[in-house]
Amino acid sequence: DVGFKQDVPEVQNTFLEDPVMISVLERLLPSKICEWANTEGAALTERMEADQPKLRQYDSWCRRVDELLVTDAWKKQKEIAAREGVVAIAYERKYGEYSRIYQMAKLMLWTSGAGLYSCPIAMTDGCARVIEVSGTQEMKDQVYTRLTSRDPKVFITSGQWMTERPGGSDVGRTETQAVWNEDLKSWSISGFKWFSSATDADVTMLLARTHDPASGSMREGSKGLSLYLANVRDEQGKLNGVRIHRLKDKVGTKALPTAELELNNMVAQQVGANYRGVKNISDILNITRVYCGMGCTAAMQRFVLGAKEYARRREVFGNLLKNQPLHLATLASMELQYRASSQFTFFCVAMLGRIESLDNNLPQVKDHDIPLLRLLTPILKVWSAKHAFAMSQEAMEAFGGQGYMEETGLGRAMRDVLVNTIWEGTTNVLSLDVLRVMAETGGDALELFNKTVRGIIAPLKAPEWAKSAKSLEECLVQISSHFNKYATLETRTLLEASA
Ligand code: MFK
Ligand code: FAD
Repeated sequence: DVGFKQDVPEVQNTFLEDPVMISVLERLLPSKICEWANTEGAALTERMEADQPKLRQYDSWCRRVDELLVTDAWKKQKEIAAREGVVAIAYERKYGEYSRIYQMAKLMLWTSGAGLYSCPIAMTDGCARVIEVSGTQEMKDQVYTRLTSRDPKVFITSGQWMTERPGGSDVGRTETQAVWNEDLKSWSISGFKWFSSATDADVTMLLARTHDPASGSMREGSKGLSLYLANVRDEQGKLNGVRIHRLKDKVGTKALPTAELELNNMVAQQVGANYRGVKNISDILNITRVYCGMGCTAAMQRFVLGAKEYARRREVFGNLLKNQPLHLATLASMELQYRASSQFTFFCVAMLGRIESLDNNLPQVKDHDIPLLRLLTPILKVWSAKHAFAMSQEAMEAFGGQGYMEETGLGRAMRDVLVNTIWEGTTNVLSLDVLRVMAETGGDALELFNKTVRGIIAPLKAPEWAKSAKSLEECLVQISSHFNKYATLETRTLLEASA
């Protein structure tokens, strides 16, 4: 046991060690709420390593059982999620319009140690929102109250089953069908769901092609789909007309039990109007896409904190990495992207909070937050996913050869973050979603974005280059080069401060 031993880089607390999150909260939250969020945030340090889920399809006597085996660590995450109120905070609205900011800040701390449990939490949150907006009173009493509970014994999670073999982006190709069952006074759903990530969820929201109860006929394309809510299992734990075909063998997100599911007469209730399934489920999509922005920002935070921490300890060519100008420039570019992602995410989160808690007829909400959030959500999701993956590569390289070793965890982090470019809508599909918004608003949403950016810049003590920019594009290019210089200085200061 002789020779050089590298000092081990360790990020202890992603909240206290990072001035970015604290400054975002200080800027967006009134001081009283901020103080409380800080204390709670610092306390949230529990970390868990979740093992991979397994499927036991048959018992010893060849009876089909489809038992999903998840580890105690995974189950524990559900308990933590309930106790910490990671869904509840958004719906209790104790802090009114600021509740979403507080919730997402807390989620950002929890997510990188939660072994992908933030995925079912995102869908649970979206499901609660759909029931709040479009659900029946019975769904509100029996399901919504449990999705938003802080009691681990009461808290339940939800899945989101959209993707089928013929189409994930193009859900209009859905084969699954819903037939009204007069005896049960409920819908009976049969088909095949190609991806279900929250296979251990208690309930699920799913799309199916509706048989008209009177004529039995169906409509083609996405305009023939309705949204349904179903229990995944009954009180004895028996699956509700579901067979777990197999667990997916994925590139990453291995702690998450993603499965293929066969549905045979799954008993379900319809949510919202007939044939409005895509529109109704978009309330989930728009929340889970903001979660993707938050999750990617959290990943970037860990990449940049880790790379900086290593740069303080690793010596090369007679100097610490942090003092090598070229390496500093790389760290500065990571720092800049992480900060941009934090601001972008919480800008969207603040609007989401206002839309959910304030009167939607207020001009700030009706004419600003609603159209702007609709435009920015797909952009946030796509932008943060692409940058987080690119940054995972940069972080790996910043650790040199050790970065490529599984034991440093960077490979896993890279594989996990990559999925954000695919799930909840691929880059091109979400780019088309941006065009959809522009078409639906006749270009007004883009104009609003332009006005908002200029409104943010105007009161700043903007240097001449910003004021004199002729177009928004020119202004953004100028800002970017200005911030690149600023980021290098700032990163150097941060590295020195904690050295
Ligand atoms: C920490 C991170 C955790 C994240 C966890 C995630 C776990 C993974 C879970 C999944 O991946 S779940 C599956 C996610 N699937 C997708 O994201 C599907 C991607 N495809 C799309 O988004 C397509 O654009 C879409 C399915 C919506 C296309 O459907 P259509 O029916 O062919 O489109 P159409 O006809 O343009 O839209 C139908 C209606 O919905 C229109 O309204 P109207 O009928 O009133 O005109 C649209 O305006 C509306 N709409 C579409 N997208 C919307 C929306 N409304 C609001 N928001 C949206 N995003
Ligand atoms: P396709 O739609 O076939 O896409 C293939 C390519 O075509 C992509 O590059 C896409 O960008 C491109 N494309 C599609 N349409 C267009 C267009 N109009 N113009 C240009 N290019 C286009 N789904 C669920 O419902 N529930 C889940 O819980 C869930 N969990 C998942 C977990 C994981 C780990 C993964 C990887 C996926 C999960 N999904 C889930 C599925 C996911 O949402 C879909 O895979 C995704 O929406 C893409 O659909 P697809 O696989 O059918 O690809």
